[in-house]
Amino acid sequence: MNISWPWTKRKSKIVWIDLGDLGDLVHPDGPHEQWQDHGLGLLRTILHENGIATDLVSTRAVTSWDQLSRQIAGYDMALMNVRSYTFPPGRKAAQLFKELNPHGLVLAGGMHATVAPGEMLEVPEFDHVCQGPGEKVIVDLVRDPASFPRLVQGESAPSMAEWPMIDRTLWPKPASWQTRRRFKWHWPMEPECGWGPGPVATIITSRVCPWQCVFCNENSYIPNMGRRPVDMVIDELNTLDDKYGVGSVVIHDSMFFQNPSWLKEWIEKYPRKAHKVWPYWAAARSDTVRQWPDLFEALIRETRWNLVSIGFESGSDRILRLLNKECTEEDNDFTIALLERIGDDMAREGKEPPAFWANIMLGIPGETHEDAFKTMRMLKRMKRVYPSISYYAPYPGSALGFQLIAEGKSLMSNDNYHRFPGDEKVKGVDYAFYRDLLAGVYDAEVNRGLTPEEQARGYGGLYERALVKA
Ligand code: B12
Ligand code: SF4
Repeated sequence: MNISWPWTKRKSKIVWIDLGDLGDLVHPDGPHEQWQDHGLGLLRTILHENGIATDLVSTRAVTSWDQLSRQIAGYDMALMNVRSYTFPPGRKAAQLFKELNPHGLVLAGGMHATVAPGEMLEVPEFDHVCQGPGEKVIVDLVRDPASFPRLVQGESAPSMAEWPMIDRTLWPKPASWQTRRRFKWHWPMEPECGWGPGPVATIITSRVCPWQCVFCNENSYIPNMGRRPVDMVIDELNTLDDKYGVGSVVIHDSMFFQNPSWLKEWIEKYPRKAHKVWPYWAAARSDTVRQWPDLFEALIRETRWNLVSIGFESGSDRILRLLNKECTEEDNDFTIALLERIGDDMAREGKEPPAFWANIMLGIPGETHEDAFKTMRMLKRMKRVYPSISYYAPYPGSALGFQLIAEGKSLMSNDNYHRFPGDEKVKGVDYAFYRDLLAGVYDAEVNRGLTPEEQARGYGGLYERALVKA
């Protein structure tokens, strides 16, 4: 009898290989590297609903390639979702699969296949590479791969209303009881990460952000599609609550705070129709907060949006312009002051005050020391904040990423698409300066103009710890 992780009998000749660093689910450093892949969940759900069963293995649930070999031998087909940061393990897994199953086929899609199909096609072990969304092609592709060219053009559903509810039992399990206990992981819900009580439900309500920040610009490669209707989002949360219990929610949208009409409907329905007004984490931009402050405040107060992720990125207008962020120092200051005011009011009312999840980038090419001091100063002006700091990374797919790669300045080789926020990623950037900055060596400069209370913030290694693996 053939038994493999996750300790179930093999049911299919097709295996989905979940990707990530070896051991991430065995002895994780933190909660975020254990988060589940919605692309995998969605596509496996669609396959299963169409009568195509798939087994599951994960590079994150083993600690050596040998272990993975034992699990993938004997299959006819392997499927995988390859993002740039999982390209190295994806390529290695494909090579192993073909060594063990020379007549087997490897079908790969995902963000890296979308933005860097050339790199994928250079790997002969990828038999088919799907560029773009897979929901409309996956069934036909798996049923009859020979009828497709090697580079397949994916097709998206016109609206997320067409996406089925993900069957979360198709996601990988924690690989050990220690992990399950340490992270209070109520699988198939997600592990606790300190943002809210478990069990944690991660959901996606919108697929693309319309802005064009040069380090990201998702809308240049993710097709526009309708947002998931408010009623469907609430139904999904209630269904999850009935089945597994929900403690808090993480809305994984790149940009939650868009489409005011959708947000108004959310304010109207979520508090009434959800089993409970679960607190949630979701993302906004400081310019839109400034544009719609009342809507922002209503969401926080009435829907328990208590962790507000903002891509502040920089505290310097010069850098914000260079990034085409379309947000200004003034927008950032406005948003910081507004959340502090709302938070203070709520604290006085005996309610839990909202906090920022502040995304900050350092080491942006062209950044001066004074720009970086302004960024740290901005961070210190935030009263309630979880800093999320990374060194700028030139990912393929983004305008600035492509430019730096073309100029030979990226240190992110395709053997190592660094995903550690503290890794060195661009030639010519003085990383020693940034390490010193985070260690407090330049505090005299950073603290200039700040109140004594603001100056006291950020000690005890807070900023260095913020460079965590996502
Ligand atoms: C949620 C999210 C996260 C979460 C969870 C990640 C996870 N475990 O899945 C968290 C917060 C942890 C995260 C972290 C990071 N993320 Co992230 N994240 C996202 C986000 C917002 C949504 C991903 C998602 O679920 N999408 C919805 C699903 C359905 O789409 P999908 O997975 O792409 O799958 C579709 C297609 O690709 C295709 N497809 C996928 N697989 C297959 C397979 C086959 C066979 C076929 C035919 C098709 C196919 O069909 C699917 C349905 O349409 C995306 C942006 C976005 N809007 O997609 C960024 C994004 C994927 N992240 C990105 C990055 C850079 C990161 C970080 C490295 C950031 C950092 N510097 O720290 C970290 C590292 C993560 C890690 N664990 O190593 C980049 C990736 C860029 C790239 N070139 O690959 C994106 C695109 C954002 C961006 N524009 O920069 N992220
Ligand atoms: S960085 Fe944020 S605001 Fe800018 S394009 Fe990406 S998701 Fe949108």
